[in-house]
Parts: sequence; C-alpha cells; structure tokens
Amino acid sequence: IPSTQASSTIPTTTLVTSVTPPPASSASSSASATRATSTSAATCSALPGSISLKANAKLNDLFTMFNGDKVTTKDKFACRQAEMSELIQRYELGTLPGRPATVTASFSGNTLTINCGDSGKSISFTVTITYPSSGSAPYPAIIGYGGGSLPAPAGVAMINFNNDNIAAQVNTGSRGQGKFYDLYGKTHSAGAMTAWAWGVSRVIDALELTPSARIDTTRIGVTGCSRNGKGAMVAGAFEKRIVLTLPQESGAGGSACWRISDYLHSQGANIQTASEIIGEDPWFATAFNSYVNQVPTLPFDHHSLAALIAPRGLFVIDNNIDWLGPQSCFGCMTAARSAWQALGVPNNIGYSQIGSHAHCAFPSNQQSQLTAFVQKFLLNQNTNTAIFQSDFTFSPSQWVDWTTPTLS
Ligand code: MCU
Repeated sequence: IPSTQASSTIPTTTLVTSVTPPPASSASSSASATRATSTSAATCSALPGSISLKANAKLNDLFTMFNGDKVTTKDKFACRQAEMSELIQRYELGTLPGRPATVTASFSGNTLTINCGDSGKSISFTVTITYPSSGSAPYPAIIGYGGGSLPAPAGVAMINFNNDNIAAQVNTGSRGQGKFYDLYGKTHSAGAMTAWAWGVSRVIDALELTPSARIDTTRIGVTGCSRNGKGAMVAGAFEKRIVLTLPQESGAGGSACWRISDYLHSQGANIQTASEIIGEDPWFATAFNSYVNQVPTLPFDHHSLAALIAPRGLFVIDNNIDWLGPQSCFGCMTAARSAWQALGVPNNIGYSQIGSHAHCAFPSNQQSQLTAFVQKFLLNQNTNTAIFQSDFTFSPSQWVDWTTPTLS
C-alpha cells in the first residue's frame, strides 16, 4: 500500500498543537473482508455473505437497501442502518462483538472498575468520573476519549475513558495490542475504533449495574478530539444508548467522506485520504486496506457512518486545518443530514466549522452551540440546535444522486 503523503501532516501556516505526523511505514494488506456479526433485526433482509462491489463515484444512497428496496418507513430505515453498520464493519472497521458473557463492576473513590469475561478469558479496566458542582444525581455524563477536549458543561459529569488502554494507537505495529485484544485475541478483525466503541458499551453496561456511581445512563454523551474524535463518532454510530455524539476535529475516518477527500486530494489539497491513513495507525480493520485505492467501490461512506446515529443527537465540531479536510467534512455531514431530515428531526444533527485556533483547542465562539446541544440532549431542555455552518461550500449535484424521502 503506498503511503505517499509527505511526513508533515499539517500546513505550517496553521496553528496546531499535538498533532503527530504519520509514520513512514505502511500497513500490511493481508486480510480479506471479514464476515461481520449481523446486527439486523429479524424483519430486515440479510445481506449476502459474499458481495460483488460496484464502483459508485457518488455518495451512496442512504435510502435504498443493498437489494434495491426503497426505504419509505422509519422501520425500514432502521433495517438500512443495521445493513450499513454491517457493511461498515465488514469493509472498514471490523466486527463489533456484543456484550461478553460476564460484565461486572465496582465503584470506589470516583473510579469505576469494569470486569469482562468470555470464553475463559477476562480483562479489567477503569474509568474515572468527575462530578459537576451543580445539578443533581443521577447526573448525565459525557464519556471523553483520553478525557476529551471540550469544557465540562454545567450539571454534567465527565467520564475519562482511556481508549488507548483498550486498543493501542502508536503506529501500525500496535495493531492487536490492548485489553480488547487480550480478551478477543490479537488477530480479531476489529480495528482500534471498533475496539474502543466496544469498551464504551461496557462502560455503559457497568454504569447500569452500579447505581452508586450516580450516572443517568439514559443521558450519556461521547466525545474525543482528532484521532479520538474519529473514535467518538464510531462509538455514537455503534452504541444506541449514547444520546449525544460530539466528535471534535475528527477529519479522515471521522466526519470526512473518503470520496470527497480523494477528490479534493486530486485537486491538489493537502488532505488525508484513505490510502494514506492506513499507514498511520490501526484505527481500521486490515480488510479496509484492500479498498483504500478503490474508494468508489465501498458500499458506504462516512455520511453512512454518521447516519447510524440518527435520530439521536450529533454535533460535529470542526476546525479549518487542511489535513483534516474541513470541506470534505462539511459535505459529508450535509449528506448525512438527510437521515435526520427523513426522520423529521433535522436539528438533531448540527455541524459547526470554525477555524483560526489550535488543533483541539475548543474556541469560545463555538461554546453557545455546544451548550445548546448539551442542554437539549443531556439536560432535557428546549434549545435551538438549528446549527449548520461552514466556511466551505458543498455541491450536492456533484455527490448526491438520490433524494431524501419523508419516512412514515
Ligand atoms: C485528525 O486526526 C489525526 C490525523 O488523522 C492524523 O493524520 C494526524 O497525524 O493526527 C491527528 C491527531 O490525532 O492529532 C492529535
């Protein structure tokens, strides 16, 4: 797999902190596509085990099933979401295991210990909870990958999730390292982002088992910045108990669409693409390596990943760093918004790209927007979340050849 991008990933004219350049090494391109665990409800048609992929330069239709059936109802859209989840697992992110045979938890001194066991193996990991000085128990909470990079909102607990401990992200050589792989084996198909999402689900399992932790598990958000923003979006997509997903500056593998990023790259942009990103870290399944140089054959893009979150809350926070592809992110999330529009809740997704600040330094001029989403989804208030803004443009006719239905 060629890794052709220059080693400096961020334009020097942009003020950034703590962005790691990708290593020169390339990922291996060994594994073939993995059969994902079916998440489809009994009433949904199953995907064939073997699929012949057809190239489609446009962003895939969110409202046509793989077998050609049109999605006209909300129930059928849930089937489409399950199908898209399976396709994304199969070709990009690897298989997400369900709840393991045993999950137990204990809580002491603001530390929640989560114990998981399956097939004779067991692991333990911890998260720490910081409680708000206002509000009342049980508190809503935001799970922050690496602690997150957003200011703690009033009345909301912050849960520090050490995702690197679940699946390492040092370089491609860290594939298979971390507690997830201690439990499921080093060769499990799940890439790091899927492993992290599995970990988030176990944190929520543990919170449900532990009332003394005083967290309201019906009001859980997730966040992370940059590489951890990619992960936060994947967690929101895979875990329906998350009611608010807050990916920050996630770029490629997060709020950007592979197709749009490839196009912008072909036009000379210094933007991270699929073929570049797999040489950096084991965020994806090895199966993805086979598709990064033929992105149009993927039967989904990241508008599909985001659409798994609908109708739940999603507020995408972006910067203007070229490498992160803000134009791709805006276009991708505009296409994703169709899912929320079809479900009659267009303002449950927000998009805000505001630049001229350091990477992952949340700017004060995005604060009121974040507060509106937090208050609506975590504090059950009636706020205005009609937020969709960017310095960039998106041309739907270039990328979208399908229409958005009103689902009954
Ligand atoms: C935006 O996330 C990544 C990006 O994908 C990488 O290419 C770059 O090296 O690091 C970013 C990051 O995670 O910065 C903290």
